[in-house]
This record gives sequence, C-alpha cells and structure tokens, in this order.
Amino acid sequence: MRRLLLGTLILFVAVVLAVPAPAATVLKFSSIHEPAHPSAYTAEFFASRVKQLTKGEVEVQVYHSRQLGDARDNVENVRNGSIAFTSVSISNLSQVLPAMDAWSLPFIFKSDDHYWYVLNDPRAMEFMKQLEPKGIKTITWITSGARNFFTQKPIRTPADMKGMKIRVMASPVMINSMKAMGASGVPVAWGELYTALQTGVVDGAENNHPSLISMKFYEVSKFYTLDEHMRIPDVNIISTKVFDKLSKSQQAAILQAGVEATAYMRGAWKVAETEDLAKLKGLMKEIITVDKRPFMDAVGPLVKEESKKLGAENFINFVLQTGKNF
Ligand code: GTR
Repeated sequence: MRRLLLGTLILFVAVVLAVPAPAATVLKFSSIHEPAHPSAYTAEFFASRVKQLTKGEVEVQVYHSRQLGDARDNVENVRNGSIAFTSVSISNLSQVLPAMDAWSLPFIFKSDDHYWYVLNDPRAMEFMKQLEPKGIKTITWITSGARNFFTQKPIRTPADMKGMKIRVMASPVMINSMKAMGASGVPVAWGELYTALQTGVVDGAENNHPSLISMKFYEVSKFYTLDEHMRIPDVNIISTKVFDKLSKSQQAAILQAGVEATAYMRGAWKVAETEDLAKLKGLMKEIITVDKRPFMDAVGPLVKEESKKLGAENFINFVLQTGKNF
C-alpha cells in the first residue's frame, strides 16, 4: 500500500514537472533611439515593469536604434499589429491624423512646468484618444524636452535663418513654422539626419540636448541656439490590435507600467538634459542663448491659423489659457 502511494506521488510530481509553464506573450517594442538615450532606457524600464506586473505572462522585447525601422515605419507597424509598441514624437502621428500636429505648434508652452501641467490634465490624454479608431492607443507620455536649432552658421535672430534648410520631422506645422521664421523646413528621417548634415543636404536641424549627444550631431554642426521653440511630447503607443487581445489584468499592468515609465523618465530626462548640455559646451563651437521674443513674434500668427486648420482650437485654447498662470 505504502509503495503504491509512493509510486502515485512520484508519478504526480513527474507529471506536474513535465507540464510546461504557459508560454509568455512576447511583444515587440521598437525604439528609434540609441541605448544611452533616456527614451530607450525608459523603454527597458517599461519592459521590466510589464514583466513584473504580469508575473512573467507578458514579455516586452525592446529593439533600439531603429533595428525595426524609423519612426514612420514604426507607426505603420503598430497600426497593422506587426509590432506592439513604439515611442514616437506626436509630430510623426500627424501622418495618421492631422490634428496631432497641434502638439508641434511653436511656443505654446510657457515652460517645462506648464508643459507637464498640460500633459497631466485628462484633456491631453482625451485628445490622444482620437487615434484609437486608427489602431493606436496612447499608453503614456515620454517627454522629449525643448527643441533648439543646431546649425553650421550661427542663428542669433530669425533674420539669420533666411535661406537656411532646416531638417524637420514629416510635420506640416514644423514646415510652416520654419517658413515663418525665414528658413525652409526639409523633412528627413531620424536615421538619415547625421549624413544629411554631413553632406550639406541641410544646413541644420533642431532637437533636444540628449539627442544631440546620443546621435553625435555635434560632430556635424557647430552652433547650438537655445531658443526652445517647440516642446513636442513623444508618446508610448500600443497597437489596438494587440491590446484588445490581452486579458483585462494584462491591459491594466501595461497601463500601470506606462504611468511608472512617465514618472521614471521625467527625472531621468532632467538629469540627461543637464549633463548633456554641459557636454555640448565642450563639444560645439558656440552655445548661443537668444532673446526668444523675435522668434515668438515670427510664428505668432501661425498658432491661431494652424490650430483652426487642424480642428484643434479647443485644445490649443486650453493650452494657451493655462499658460497664463505660468
Ligand atoms: C527626438 C524624439 C524622436 C523624434 C526625433 C526627430 O527628440 O525623441 O521621437 O521626434 O526627435 O526629430 O525625428
């Protein structure tokens, strides 16, 4: 009898051990950034939190440095569900829904605090929900700081921009903003920008301090003008095709990991911005601080015109109104 019991027990243990744990759902996350960029290591942070919160049921695999494609491919691949996630500038979402370009409007945020105030207001996420019927669900904000010009010739006033070709994202608002400042905006993909600067296809571009460091743009441009003309958030997005197939608890875990990723990155970004600006001071010919007023005046009329054209007047009015308190 005892032997029989023992035998049954051994058999039971053997069966339990032989049943494999359910395979994790593996989801791809495409980042255009280099591993040392805050956006890329925030993607890693997000992936590890998703794994912990789902107790290993969902595994997010991060591919950085455009291994799975540049921004526009990533947006298309999220829409068709061939990748699950990407972090992308909202400017690049204007290809899907023109209204998204409202975020690219110049000088709509008074400061970093105002920008975060807007992002934390439910109206901002509500605005992003317009993308859901297009297959894109916004999980959370991934900041991208303020954008500044880096060029071969110095920009001290908008008059210096006359005739310059400035690389922008594929965003009509960015193109029109460059025009209003006297330059021409030339869309170039992120991964092609270094060569475009090196070969003179463009005379300059605009971006934030961490990106100048991570992409080594300081090697191919001399001057950096801190006019902070735009603060266009990046967002962490998921394919609705993928999201809708997950269980309720997995969906909740992903949203929770997103909230944590925003908080994590906000701090990481501050540190990176400060450290990277200090590095750029030693790497570029001149860091130029300017009077922002002439730049703001040049693009002033465009804000109203464009937000009307984009059907985003209510949202932009909310942004401008709240800016008065900052
Ligand atoms: C970066 C941003 C990217 C992309 C890039 C660009 O600062 O994080 O999403 O917008 O700029 O200019 O293409």
